[in-house]
Amino acid sequence: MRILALFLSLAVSVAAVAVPDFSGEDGYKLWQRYDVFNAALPAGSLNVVGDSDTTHIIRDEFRRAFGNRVSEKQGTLIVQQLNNELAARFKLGDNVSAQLSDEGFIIKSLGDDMLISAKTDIGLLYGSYHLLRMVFTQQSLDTVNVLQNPKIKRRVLNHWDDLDRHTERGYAGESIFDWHRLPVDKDQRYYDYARANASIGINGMVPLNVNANALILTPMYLQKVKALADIVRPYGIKMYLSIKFSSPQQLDGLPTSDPLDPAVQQWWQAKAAEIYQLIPDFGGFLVKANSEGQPGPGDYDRTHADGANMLAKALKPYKGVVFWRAFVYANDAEKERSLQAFDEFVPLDGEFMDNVIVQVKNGPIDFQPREPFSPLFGATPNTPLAMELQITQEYLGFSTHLAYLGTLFEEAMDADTHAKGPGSTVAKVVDGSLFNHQLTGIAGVANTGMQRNWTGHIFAQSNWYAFGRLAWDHTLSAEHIANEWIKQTLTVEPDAVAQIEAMMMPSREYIVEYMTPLGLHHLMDSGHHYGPGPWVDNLGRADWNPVYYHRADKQGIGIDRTAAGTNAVSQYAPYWQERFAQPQSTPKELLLWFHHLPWDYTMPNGETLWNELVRYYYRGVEGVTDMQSRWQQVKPYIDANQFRQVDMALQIQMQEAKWWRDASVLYFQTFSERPIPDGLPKPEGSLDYYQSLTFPYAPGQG
Ligand code: GCV
Repeated sequence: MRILALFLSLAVSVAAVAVPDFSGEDGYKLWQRYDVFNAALPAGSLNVVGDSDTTHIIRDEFRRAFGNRVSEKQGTLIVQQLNNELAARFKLGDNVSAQLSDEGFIIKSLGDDMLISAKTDIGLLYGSYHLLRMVFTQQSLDTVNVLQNPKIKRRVLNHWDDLDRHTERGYAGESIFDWHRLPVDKDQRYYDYARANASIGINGMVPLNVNANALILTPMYLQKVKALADIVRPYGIKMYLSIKFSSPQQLDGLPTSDPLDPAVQQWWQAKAAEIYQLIPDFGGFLVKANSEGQPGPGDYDRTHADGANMLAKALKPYKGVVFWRAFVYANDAEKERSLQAFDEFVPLDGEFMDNVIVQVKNGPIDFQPREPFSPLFGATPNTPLAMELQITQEYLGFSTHLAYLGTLFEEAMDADTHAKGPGSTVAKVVDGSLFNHQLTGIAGVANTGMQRNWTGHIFAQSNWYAFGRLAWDHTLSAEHIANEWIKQTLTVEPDAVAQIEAMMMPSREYIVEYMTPLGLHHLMDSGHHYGPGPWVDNLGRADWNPVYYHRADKQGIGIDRTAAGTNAVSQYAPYWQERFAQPQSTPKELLLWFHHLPWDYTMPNGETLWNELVRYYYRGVEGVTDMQSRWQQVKPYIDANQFRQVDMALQIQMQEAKWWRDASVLYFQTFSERPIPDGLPKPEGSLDYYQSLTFPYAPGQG
């Protein structure tokens, strides 16, 4: 008996120390696994016509997806550029060509045959990826008749990666761009990166941080950029570069970088010629100027238009464009920060050359968990605006918090500016339809890094995916996109898909609730933005301090942006001015963005503001509990490796959500002097403890 007992106890302890299960997908293949289930080519054979690099990529992608598996149908899947014979045979109509842009495609079935056609090979590639998506999200292929063009023309990933591979606001390891080993070492990651982007329609990349390094324009680095551009070109991706406005001085010792100086203009023209010699389809420049210490035309008393136009002129002969960022707030420290971009750019409306597009962050401050739309959208009818979204989670818990941002992106796109009456959405500003602009663009700040799963959290992949899908078609719903991503990445088991969707859809709102409910914003700790720091009040500029944004005092909380306060409401169309002027007509989720309200202010549900605020903090944490329990339920349907990664991240998220809640509630309680409402557990630590925490090595610092 004793021997049996010993054996059993050994067995138990062996089980307890068993090696964790790392089997199955580790996340490297993103949404291009093709093995969530085994699908067959939806035809008896494949005929990809053409001999370009892109048509070879198409063949390779079908081979990856289906191996030798074909359907029982006899027909052929033809992938071929449009011609009259195909149009007649597949009954595509006389004007099909006129309906397609250079990137558009059609997919049409006829009997057992199916056609993917387009005007260009890149269109064929997009059509092929679309068909693959239909197969792997299990859509019916009985009668297929699809015609699609992208709604926004330039769909660009902005990497905030430095030449030394540090990634500003990056939480997934080192930069994927190994500048030291380029141009010779063409790592597999570059190809897989290009495939992933092409599969969701991203057609531009900026590999270098907007806090730019002039060295990128030296001949040595341009060779490296060329190597990357050559890799991504057959995938339909154009190379753009962030540039340092002071490059003429830094690289060639010019006495000035004044945009009106002829020698400076000539320098940029020669540099453009040098770049296009190497990269004939180079997309253009991305510029952060006179913002957070970056040089710019303002250094010479010139305007943003002077600076942008000088560069635009240099790029114009080659059809290049300038993305000029509107993220500026440093020039007038007296003016409330949210006002500054509008005040600097609206007076310049109409002064930019026609190959300049002004790139505006979705909100007026800086990628907060929730912001109203930037009032610049709709306010510059004569200037095309690109929207900049942040895919990396600088202010949303880094890569350990599960935050599906499809809902945030959708909210940003669907916001109605009322600039030309109801229906003047931000999406229509960005796609050019509201003010009839042909130059259209959208940028996403990338969340990629060298971690095996690319983004540090399996679910953060869905944000890269959602950015691409919405950039292609902003009418897609966040829910639809989540569903697509789950089926291609995790599982097609219907109950599990539903559970995971129920985790993703409210996940961003949970973060708003446990970090910055009711319109609060910018309460993250200094510099690294990791964890709560609502008490921070000692930074160099007033508008870097969280206290600047919440303005809590014994009377109440929130920043007054009405006419009685900073008057930021005046920058919006009259429709919104009226609504934002009064707390009663301000959407609840933006209440404290626009108003400073007493702690006992009565909320629509009859609760006091204090009680409601605290309840939100607690609700956010309950949301994480809900996600944890749903994730346990789907375990049988998820690869062990993916399951484990998300399970551990959710544990971290739970600790940090409680930390956010407890630190924030305890801090605001020092002003409100009111109790935590009945029935809610007391905070776990003390305010002193939370205030004593420091994180000198938090990742991704600027
Ligand atoms: C690249 C915020 C971020 C910075 C970033 C800046 C920008 O301030 O914290 O890291 O710099 O935005 O968008 O330029």
